[in-house]
Amino acid sequence: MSLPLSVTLGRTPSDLAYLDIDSALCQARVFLQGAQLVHFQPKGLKPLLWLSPLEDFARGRAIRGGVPVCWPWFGNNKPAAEAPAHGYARTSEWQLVDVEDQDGEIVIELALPAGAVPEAYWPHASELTMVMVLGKRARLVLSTDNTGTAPFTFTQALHSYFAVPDINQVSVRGLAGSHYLEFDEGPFEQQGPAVVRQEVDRMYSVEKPLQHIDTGEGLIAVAREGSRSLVLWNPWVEKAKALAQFPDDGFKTMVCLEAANIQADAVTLAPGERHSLVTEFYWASSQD
Ligand code: TA6
Repeated sequence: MSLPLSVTLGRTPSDLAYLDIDSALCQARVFLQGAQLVHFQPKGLKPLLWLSPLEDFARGRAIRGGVPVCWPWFGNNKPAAEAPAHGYARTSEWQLVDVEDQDGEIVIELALPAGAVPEAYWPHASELTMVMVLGKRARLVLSTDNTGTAPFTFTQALHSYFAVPDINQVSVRGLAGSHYLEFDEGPFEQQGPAVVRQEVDRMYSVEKPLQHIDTGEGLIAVAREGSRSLVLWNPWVEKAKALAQFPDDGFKTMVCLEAANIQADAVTLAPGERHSLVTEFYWASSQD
């Protein structure tokens, strides 16, 4: 496959392949494992995504940071105790289908190989593709196709880790009035902006398709399509110590805001149907 001039193929010492984008509009890095965007920096602006400094890119282990793909289930909403949290998409090697420069935006299409999820856990005929459009904004479109003859149900998330200078300065706008579940309790109503001053692991049911992370130094706009759930997560002190590839103080400089469909928002696809989950993020001006 020929690559646009602004795109190069690289490999880690652990032999994981990635695409590096250095265009007039942005710099970015996309791993074929997990179809995972791990770095995105619009030209002249700060990086938007957080990537663990402890990440050493072991094959078959989820990369800690960027935008992990959780599919065909989210968290521990899984078919068997021994099945991995967040499914198989983020630990599988995806096929690179196409890379194009479309008016300066780099468009990357990847596909999850058939059989990536063991049939015992996923006895369905399906296809999963990711299309990324990387320019001044990052737009990720995760599409599930039912290619079989029976309906199936799945949960999913684009588990975005955003970089912030200081979690104590962070607030998330656009959630006021929505309801959330947390630690199997609730629903609770969100009053005003959401802040993080302890471990937060909230599943919001929110129709509003645009939220803003006020980092204290800028506004990160996070837009969603095809998403009825939104997850806000920060492990805080104790859980940060227990997480793999996560520095003890990593909670201070990241926050996850995840376009999702989980729990009651699980998606059921009829034969021949397609569902797309979209997250789009960018540095917003205060007028946005
Ligand atoms: O999205 C929040 C969450 O489900 C948390 O409960 C925590 O488990 C986090 O995902 C990270 O999961 P991971 O398997 O990547 O360590």
